[in-house]
Amino acid sequence: MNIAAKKIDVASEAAALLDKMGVAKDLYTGGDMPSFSPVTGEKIASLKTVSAAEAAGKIEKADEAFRAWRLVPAPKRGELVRLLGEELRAFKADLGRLVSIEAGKIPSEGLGEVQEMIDICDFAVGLSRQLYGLTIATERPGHRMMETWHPLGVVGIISAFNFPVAVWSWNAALALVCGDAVVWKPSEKTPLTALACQAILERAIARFGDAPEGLSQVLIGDRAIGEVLVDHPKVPLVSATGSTRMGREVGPRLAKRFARAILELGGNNAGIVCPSADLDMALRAIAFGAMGTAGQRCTTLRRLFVHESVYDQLVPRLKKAYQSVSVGNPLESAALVGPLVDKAAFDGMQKAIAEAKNHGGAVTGGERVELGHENGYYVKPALVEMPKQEGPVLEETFAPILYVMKYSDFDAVLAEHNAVAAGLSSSIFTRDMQESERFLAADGSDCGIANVNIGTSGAEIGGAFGGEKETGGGRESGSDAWKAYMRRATNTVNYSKALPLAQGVSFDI
Ligand code: UN1
Repeated sequence: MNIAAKKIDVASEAAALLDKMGVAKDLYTGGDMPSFSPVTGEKIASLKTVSAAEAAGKIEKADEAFRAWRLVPAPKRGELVRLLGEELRAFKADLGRLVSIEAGKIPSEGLGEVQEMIDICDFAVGLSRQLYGLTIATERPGHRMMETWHPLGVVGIISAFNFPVAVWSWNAALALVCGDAVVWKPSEKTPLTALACQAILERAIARFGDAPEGLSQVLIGDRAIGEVLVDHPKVPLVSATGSTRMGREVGPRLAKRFARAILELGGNNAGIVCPSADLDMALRAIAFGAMGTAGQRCTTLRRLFVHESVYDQLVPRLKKAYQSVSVGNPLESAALVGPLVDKAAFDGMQKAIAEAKNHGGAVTGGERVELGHENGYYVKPALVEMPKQEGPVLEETFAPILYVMKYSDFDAVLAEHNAVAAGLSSSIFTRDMQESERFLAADGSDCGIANVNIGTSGAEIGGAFGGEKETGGGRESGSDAWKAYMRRATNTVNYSKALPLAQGVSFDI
C-alpha cells in the first residue's frame, strides 16, 4: 500500500469538505496546532491557535453579544436555531464525513452524530416557545408570585473528541434559544469539525440577518485556553465533557468563582442479562453497546453481568461476534469498527488487558489489526471473562473492552452493578417485570440513564443526558436541561393597598 499517496487523500478530502462548508483555508493551514486523522494516523491540517489574550477578547465579545441577544424574543431566537437545523440538513453528508475523517467514526455513526445535531435543533426550536415559568400561590392577600426564566450569559463549552460535533450542538442549540452566547473550546484532537460547525452556524446567522456579532466563538488552542474559559468572570456556566480527571480540575475552579458547571465525565456502564432475557435481542444490543464507535462513547457498555442459567448460551455467541466483527478503514470499507483515536488509547487498552489477565481474565480479541498505517491504531474489540469485578473492571478504559461476569443472585448483582465510581448509563435485559422495575427503582441502578431491553449507548436527545457520582451530575440535551442555561427570578407583586409581611411578622413604624 502506498502510504504517501494516501496521505494526500485524507488531508485533501478534509480540505475540500472544509472549503465546501465555508471554512477559510488560513484557519487550518500554516498554524501551530496539528490535526490528525485516526483513520491513517497522519497529519491533515495545522490550525491557527488563539493566545490567552485573544481568547479573553473573544469571551468579552461574546458577552457583548449576549447583552443584545437576551433582549431578542425567545421565539425569534428559535428562528436562528431553526436555520441552523436547515444548514445542518444541507451539510449532513459533508459534516458526517469530516467526523469520520477526524474522529474515525464509521459512516453511519458520523451521519448519526449530525442527525443528533439536527434533532436537538428541532427540540430547541419548540423549546423557544416553551421557556415556561410558574405562577405560585402566595400566602398574602392581593399578591401574585411567579417565576421568570432569564438568559444567563456566556456559556462555555468544552467538548471531547468522541462526539466532536453533537455535544457542542446540545449545548449551543439550547443556549442560543435561552438567550445566551456560546464560546467553544473543542478537543485538541478534533478541531477541524469545530471550525466546520462554526462556519455552518455562521451561515445560519447570515440568513437570520440581525444577530449580534460574536454570538458564537470558537477557541482553538490547548489546555491553557480551556483554563481561560473556565476562569473567566464573564462565563457564568461551563458545560464540560471529558474525563473524570478533567472534571476534577474544572469543577473546583468553577465552584471557586461560584460559576455553574455541567459536567459530563466518565462512564463505566454495565448491563445485566437475566434468566428471562431475549438473548437474540441482548446479543445485538451488547454488540453495538460494547464494540460500536470502537468502544469510545462515554455510554459504551464496559461491564456485563450474565445470569449463570444463560451464561453458556449467550457468552459463546458473543465471543463469536467478537471474533467475526469487521474492523477496518471507515472511509474505504463497510467495517463496523473503526480506529482508536491514537496510540495513547491503544496503549491504555493493552495495559488494561494485561492487568485483567493478572486478575484471572480470559481474553478474546484485543490485538492490533494492521492496515498498513503505522500510526493508525485498529484493534479487535476485546471480550474479557472475569472471575470477579476487580482491578481494571472498576475503571473506565476508553477502548472496546467488555468485561463479562457470571452472577446468580439479583440483589447481589445490583450491588455489584452500582459498586463503581461512575454512574452514567446502565441497562437490564429481562422479561420479568419485577426485575425490570427493581432496576429502575430508588434502590436499583444508580445511574443517570437506566434502560430496559436496550443497550447503554445511543440515547435520544429528548431525554436529559448525564450521570451521577464521578460522572459529574450534569444534565444536557432534552427534558428540562434548558433550565441550567437560564437564571430563575422569583417575582412577588403586591397589587393591594396594604403591605402584609410574610410569616405574619409585624413591623409597624
Ligand atoms: C458521549 O459519548 O460523550 O448516548 C455522548 C449516546 C450518544 C451520546 C454520547 N447519544 O451514546
